[in-house]
Amino acid sequence: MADLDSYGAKDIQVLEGLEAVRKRPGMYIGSTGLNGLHHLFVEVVDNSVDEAMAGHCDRIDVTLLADGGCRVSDNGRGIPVDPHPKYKNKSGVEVVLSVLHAGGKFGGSGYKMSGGLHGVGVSVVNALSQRLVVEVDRDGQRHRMEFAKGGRPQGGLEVVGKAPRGRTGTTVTFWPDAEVFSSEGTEFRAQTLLEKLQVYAFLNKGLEIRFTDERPGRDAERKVFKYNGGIEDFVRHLNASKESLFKRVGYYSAAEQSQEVEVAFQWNTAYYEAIHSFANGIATNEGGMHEEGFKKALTNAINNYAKAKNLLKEKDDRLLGEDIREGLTAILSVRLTDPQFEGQTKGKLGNVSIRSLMERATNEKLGDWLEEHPTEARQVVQKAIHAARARVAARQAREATRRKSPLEGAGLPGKLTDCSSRNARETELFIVEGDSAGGSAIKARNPMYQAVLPIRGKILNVERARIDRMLKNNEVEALVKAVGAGIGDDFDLGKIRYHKIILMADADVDGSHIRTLLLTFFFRQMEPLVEAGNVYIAQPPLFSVEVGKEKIYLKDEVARERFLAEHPDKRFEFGRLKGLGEMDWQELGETTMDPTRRTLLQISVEQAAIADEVTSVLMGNDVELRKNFITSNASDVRFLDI
Ligand code: 0RA
Repeated sequence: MADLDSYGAKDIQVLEGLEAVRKRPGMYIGSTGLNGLHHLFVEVVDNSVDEAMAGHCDRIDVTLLADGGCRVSDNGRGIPVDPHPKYKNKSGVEVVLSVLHAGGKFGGSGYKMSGGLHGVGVSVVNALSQRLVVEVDRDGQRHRMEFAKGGRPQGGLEVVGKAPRGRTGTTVTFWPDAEVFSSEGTEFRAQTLLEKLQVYAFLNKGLEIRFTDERPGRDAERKVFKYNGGIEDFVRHLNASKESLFKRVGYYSAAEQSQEVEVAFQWNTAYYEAIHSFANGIATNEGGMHEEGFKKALTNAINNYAKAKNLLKEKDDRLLGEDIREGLTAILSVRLTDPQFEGQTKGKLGNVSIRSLMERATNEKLGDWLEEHPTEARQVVQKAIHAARARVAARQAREATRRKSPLEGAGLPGKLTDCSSRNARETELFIVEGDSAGGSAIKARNPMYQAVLPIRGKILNVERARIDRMLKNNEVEALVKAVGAGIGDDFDLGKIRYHKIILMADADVDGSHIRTLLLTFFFRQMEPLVEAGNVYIAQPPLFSVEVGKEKIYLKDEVARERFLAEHPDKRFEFGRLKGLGEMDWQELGETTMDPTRRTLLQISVEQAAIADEVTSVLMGNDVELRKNFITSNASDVRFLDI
């Protein structure tokens, strides 16, 4: 502990620093909910990853301890243990752990973060922990220092033994403070941590990251991420669940002064682009200068190649960026000394200099790649030409639907049984699978404000289908007309004819399939509708049981358990309701449509979009995870075949 004589102004500043973090944690970690909690983890791992980036560390071990602690251990140089030049009575370890933003002040790693929530420093973690222990192996010795709640040092840095033969490295173990994270608790979500660790491993070629969950009742199996192919492996992983256009994954990199760019890419046969960009290992979800430079040069390089090889004639229009990027999976990873994170969520890279480097690198090196891989290059150009044709066809198809003006009711589909109210705020559209269930729904509805549209068969898989083909599909056409607000870029939320769009399908496999397809359709083609919370899933009951003369419906397993607790004798008398068709129309009305009795599940776009992104980024072809996602979000249908 600092003795009183040397206890001076600097120590007071240190205390005030950590105090400030505790007063306003949100300023430092964004929130005190689960995101903030996981930010603590990111902050600690970032320091170890920095050591790896600087070339001093090739292994990181993460352990969730049985008692709720989180341990991050690396084999880097170890935090300096000598007295710090500026805080003379404190060791480097103590300074790093208790002075805000002290991480890089030793002139260590050249890639220090700045701005936003990134790189606020491990001292913030200390301030928001109930307890923290740091151990440093350095100079042949093992050092240890402990902090109590809020980052208060418990004694100084002590030598506690020898470092295992020649080992260097840092281990930080922290126990998040339950008082700070009181709203959502201090329990880490293993899946969230694994996803982040996997991305770190992809972005740092050769770095081995291990994860063990020692908490009781969890999956104790150790997970190891290590990718010798770096971002090339990342692209392979993302495309693993898709059909790639060719086997090879392209790669190039370039560096100048204190910045470098790295790109891996491959096309698949699907229609969406998936460009994921990172700056200093941090996801830039809002894009920025690196993406701009890449896109511009990509469009340029492909057009030049296509013209030079006469794949595109002089008279032909240039291929647009969107045509070229259709089906493209790419990872852009850049490193620079002073990254500027801008935008709403600090997810946009603002450094102009990186745009120029990325643009030059892409023009030159992607150009070379195309020359060196003529077979692949030709496939890319052909795909882009197809996409361009489809784009023109889609525009014509959209214009055709617009001319028909579905607005006024004149263009309403024949299968729609509309309601009488014209006040969209109070009306509901039930989209019902199958004609027989449709018939029951029509009988059971309140004709004032409930409309019914039966949908037959399987609508097109919109992930694969193009908009022009999609609009020719009868079911899709009926759906678009009934909703009455257009589609794709032309969709106008202000024109919707019903404020609640309710999907009603069976609880079986086919029902779940059609629900998934419909949700994907809304998510891809009427996103504002989902965003505004206008899409719902009806929840027909899963079980029925007779008590005396009365039939009781139980909506799910929980309700059944609850019922059984009160009626243990009924254990073997349950009917499992498989189909909407198994209920007569009165039952359907009472259990599933009547607003005073039914349960609706509102679909949120956050959930769907984040999950969609996360799924495509991280899950690759992990079928189990994918299935879980489908059941919980139902907005990704890639594994379903039509
Ligand atoms: C400051 C300076 C040096 C390394 C570190 C900090 C460092 C911090 C952490 C946190 C977790 N693991 C870490 N590893 C290293 C450079 C030390 C030197 O120059 O020897």
